[in-house]
Amino acid sequence: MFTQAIVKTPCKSMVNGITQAGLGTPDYELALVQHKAYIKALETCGLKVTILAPDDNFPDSTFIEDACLITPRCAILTRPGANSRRKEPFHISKAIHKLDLPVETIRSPGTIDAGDIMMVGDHYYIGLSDRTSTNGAEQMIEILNKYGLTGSTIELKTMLHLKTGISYLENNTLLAFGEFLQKKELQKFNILRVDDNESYAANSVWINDIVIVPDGFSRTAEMISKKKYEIIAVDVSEFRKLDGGLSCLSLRF
Ligand code: CIR
Repeated sequence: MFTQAIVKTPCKSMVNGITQAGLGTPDYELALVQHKAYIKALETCGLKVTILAPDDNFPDSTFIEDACLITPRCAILTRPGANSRRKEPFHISKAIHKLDLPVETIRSPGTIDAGDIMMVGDHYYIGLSDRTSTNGAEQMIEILNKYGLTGSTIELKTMLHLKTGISYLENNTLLAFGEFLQKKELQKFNILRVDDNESYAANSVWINDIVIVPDGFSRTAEMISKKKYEIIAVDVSEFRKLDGGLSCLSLRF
C-alpha cells in the first residue's frame, strides 16, 4: 500500500535529455500536459503527491525515480550512472530529508539509477546495467541489509534499466518482456508476457491494486485487466521520446 508520491515537473531543457529512442524531440508543452495527467492518475490511486519545481540544469530530472529509492524504513539517494544526471540526487535531497525516514547516500565510485531497482516486499532486485555498477549495487544491498531488507542483482544485456522490461504487480505477478522472460531468478513469479510490439508497456506501475499503463498498448492493458486489476491509461509519449517510462516519473512510497 502506497500513500505518497513525489514528482518533478519537466524542465524546458528536457528537449536536450539523453535518448536512444529515435522518436524525435519531445514537445515541452505537451509534456507538461501529460505530466499533469500523470499526477492526476497518482491521485486517483489515493496518493498525496508532492510536486517539485523544474530544474533546467538537469534535462532528465523529471525522471525522478532514478535519483532516490524510498523504502518503508529508509530513503537512499543514488549516484546516477550518466554524467549529466550525477548531481540530480543532491538537488532533491531537501525534499527527501523532509520525510520521516533516515536518509542514506550511495558514494563514489559506485553508480546506481533507481530505475534499476524493483521492490518485491522486503526484497529489492537490482539490475546491473550501463548505469548501475556492481559497486553501486553492493553499496545499496549493504544499506538495505542495515534496515533489515534484502537485495540481489540481475544482469542486464539490452535494456536501459531493470524496470524498462519488468514491473511487479504484487500478488506474485510480474509483467515482463524480452531478456527477463527467461531469467531463472524470476521464474517463481506468475509472468504476464508483454508482446514484442508492446514492449514499452512492460514499464507499468502498480499502486494500491490499480495499474497505470501507458496509453496505446491495449493488448497489455487487457491482459492485466483480465487479472482483476483496475487500469488507468496515461499518455506519456513525450517522455517515451527520452527513453522514460511511467515508473521513472515518480517516487512512490
Ligand atoms: C536517461 O537516459 O537517463 C533518461 N533519458 C531516461 C531515464 C528513464 N528512467 C528510468 O527508466 N528509470
